[in-house]
Amino acid sequence: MSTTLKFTVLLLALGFCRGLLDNYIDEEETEAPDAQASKFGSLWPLPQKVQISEVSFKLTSSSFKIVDAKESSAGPSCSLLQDAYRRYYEYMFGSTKKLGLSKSRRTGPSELTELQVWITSPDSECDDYPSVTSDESYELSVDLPFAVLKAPKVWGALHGLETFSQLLYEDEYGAKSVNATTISDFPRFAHRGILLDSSRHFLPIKVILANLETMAMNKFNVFHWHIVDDQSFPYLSRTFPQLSQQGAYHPYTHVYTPADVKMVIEFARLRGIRVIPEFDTPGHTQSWGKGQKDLLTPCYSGSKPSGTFGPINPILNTTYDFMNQFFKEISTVFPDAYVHLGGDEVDFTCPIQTFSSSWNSTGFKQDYSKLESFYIQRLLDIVTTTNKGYMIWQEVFDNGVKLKPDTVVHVWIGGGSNEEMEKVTAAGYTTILSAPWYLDLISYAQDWQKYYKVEPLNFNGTEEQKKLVIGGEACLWGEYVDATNLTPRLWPRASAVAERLWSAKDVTDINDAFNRLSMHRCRMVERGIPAEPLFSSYCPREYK
Ligand code: CP6
Repeated sequence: MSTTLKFTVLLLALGFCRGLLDNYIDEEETEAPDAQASKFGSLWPLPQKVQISEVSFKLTSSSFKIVDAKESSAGPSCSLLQDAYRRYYEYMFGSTKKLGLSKSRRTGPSELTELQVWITSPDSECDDYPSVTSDESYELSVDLPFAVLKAPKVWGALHGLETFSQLLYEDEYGAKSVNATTISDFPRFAHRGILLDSSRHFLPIKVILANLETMAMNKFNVFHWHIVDDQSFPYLSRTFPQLSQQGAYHPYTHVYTPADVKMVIEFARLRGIRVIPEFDTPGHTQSWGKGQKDLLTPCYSGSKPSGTFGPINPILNTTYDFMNQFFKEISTVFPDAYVHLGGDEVDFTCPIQTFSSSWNSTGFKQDYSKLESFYIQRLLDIVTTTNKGYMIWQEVFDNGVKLKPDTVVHVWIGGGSNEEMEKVTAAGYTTILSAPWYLDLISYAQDWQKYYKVEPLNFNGTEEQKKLVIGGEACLWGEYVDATNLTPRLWPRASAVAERLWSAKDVTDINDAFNRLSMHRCRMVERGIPAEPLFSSYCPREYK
């Protein structure tokens, strides 16, 4: 075939494919313009109040320092802040401080040489864990002779450092610059989470840490760790090591040891992120059954066990002894005040032994859903004795289980989620929203816009009810996700959720969002995070 002919065939084929693809694009797709400059630069998520002036200053790696303000209640002994200073210095200037130059070099007239970090409350909370009530606010003033970052607690300071680093840009000669700026910032919602699933595929620790790092860049503050499920049990329990020995994909390489878990929790804490583990029961527990005899309900075929198993067996007392010991351990391993107890999608297709006296003695006989509620009620009571609060998926609320007043109901079912939010808050429970933010459901479109346009308080209810919405979570379920594709599938799509949960309600300009998010995505790429593109474009410094 001649070259021209080959080329013609190729063009025809492309045209044909294009036609095919058009048929698959069901969403209305906004024709995205090239990224333009936003008056808010590349800030993401957009702070509550921002004033950027025209006046600009230069920064150089050799003279610029991040230091504790003299009045700060956190000093050199606060390693959380010292670590953060190092981290952000490296993000702003690259990894090597050019030593030696700093002494001889004189600073120019409009050079910014210092960012002072001032923790204003007497208790900085430097050595604490973040919680749902943590103060995350901060105020940033970029001006001469030095920039000041004021925050009541270290949590706000961490966010302020990220914001400061986002204000830096390169002028036309490549010199690091920042404009005189005042920012006053705080989150709209207290709970801003990402769900990762380490059961369908094992996620190496370094992938989890990279995503915690990216969460901090987006001001997310909850890592919801859906750590075990039907497919595998990678959590290495000190009390019941056979759970992962039998239930993990591999007993040594595909497990999270106590040291691994500690590392994840501390890495998250240093970034103001809570780690909430989910141990989902009574459904989604096939892997638990491998290492723990009699924990699951045996299914029957006529009068004989069929060899398959249903949910956690709610009939046996040994079940509750097990749960008691297991959640005692969990309450000590995970410091957060909450655990997620799941309770979703309980499968009732397992035929049970109908004539068994032990079943009849419960009085439930064949009423599976009553049995489910009976189980959950006892589990909630067990977990309450460990002094933890709990989160549960919406089904537990729907089934009429009696919940502690501080329970967080997690709304995930797509159809009717506004009605569900209305019901849950009318009953007086706090709630978080995930239904519109299932990032595992992918499509050929700019689906970040769909996530961005969600308004979590768009349900019928009083002001009191709306206050009970404490935030939301973007979920990345793991059936089709492992270390190879997790990060680009999550970022920057989750960033859309980040801004919805952090910024003011009226921050809804989709074009401005596109412009800032394009730059934010390139910044993630520059920081070594393989975040996927929003649309046809390029980054000044591409992924290497
Ligand atoms: N695993 C568990 C899942 C899902 C849920 N729980 C799920 C359901 C529907 C979709 C995606 C994920 N994979 N344990 C529901 C909370 Cl579309």
